[in-house]
Amino acid sequence: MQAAQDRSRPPLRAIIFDVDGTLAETEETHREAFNRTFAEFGLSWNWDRALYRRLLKVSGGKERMRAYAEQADPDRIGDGFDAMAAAMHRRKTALYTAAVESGGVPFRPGVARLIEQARAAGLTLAVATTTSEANVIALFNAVTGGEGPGWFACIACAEQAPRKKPDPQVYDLVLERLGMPAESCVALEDSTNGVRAARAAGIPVIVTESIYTQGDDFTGALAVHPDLSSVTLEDIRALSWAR
Ligand code: XBP
Ligand code: MG
Repeated sequence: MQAAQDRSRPPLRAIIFDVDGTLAETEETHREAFNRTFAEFGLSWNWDRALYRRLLKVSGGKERMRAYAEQADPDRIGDGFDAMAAAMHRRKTALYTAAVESGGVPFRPGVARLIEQARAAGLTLAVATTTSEANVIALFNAVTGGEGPGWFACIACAEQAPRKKPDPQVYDLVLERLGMPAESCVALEDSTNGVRAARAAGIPVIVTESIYTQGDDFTGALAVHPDLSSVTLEDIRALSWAR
């Protein structure tokens, strides 16, 4: 893929990875952790795949539980709900990180190779995710033996950016920490919320559809791929220059 290089555009300096659905297909493990937590808390809530796909339109586990309660169990929304949701989210995160660290959630096709290519080319790597920090570390521990976080100049999670995608806060924070203009970066995302957040921060974005986002609206993305297995660093450079 050789696109004419628009020399007026800054060269590619950084790739910013989303986590859930982009680095790895993690949402089934999230969904199972949510359901186990609901059972432990004595709730009859059970999120099947079809329902979870709809609920994923809401970024953030705590926000997702509130959105579900408002539509399906409104009597629970009262003074103590946020405290209960926070307690459930802590338990869910513990169940999720244990499941991820036990193995079985690999990087998606092409992710490890692209990270290696980017590092070899001297590009800066970053993470911009809605998920909790512990979840990101658990994934890197399981897949890279703990070496992964050291590859990234910045890992921005829900704790550092509480306004969740499609709000651009997490991407704005990454740009601020990298000290780079948005146009010299490319974001890799799997969801409509992620595309909208990256674009709102002015960052070009490439999509790899995930099991829960296939066929969604990715308006604003430079390209949409089933995964990264056939996407090289040169493809990303060419796309970012051809805009
Ligand atoms: C996807 C999300 C997260 C996860 C659940 O994040 O929206 O909320 O579904 O993780 P990403 P938490 O930006 O990486 O695609 O329960 O920790 O929120
Ligand atoms: Mg995602």
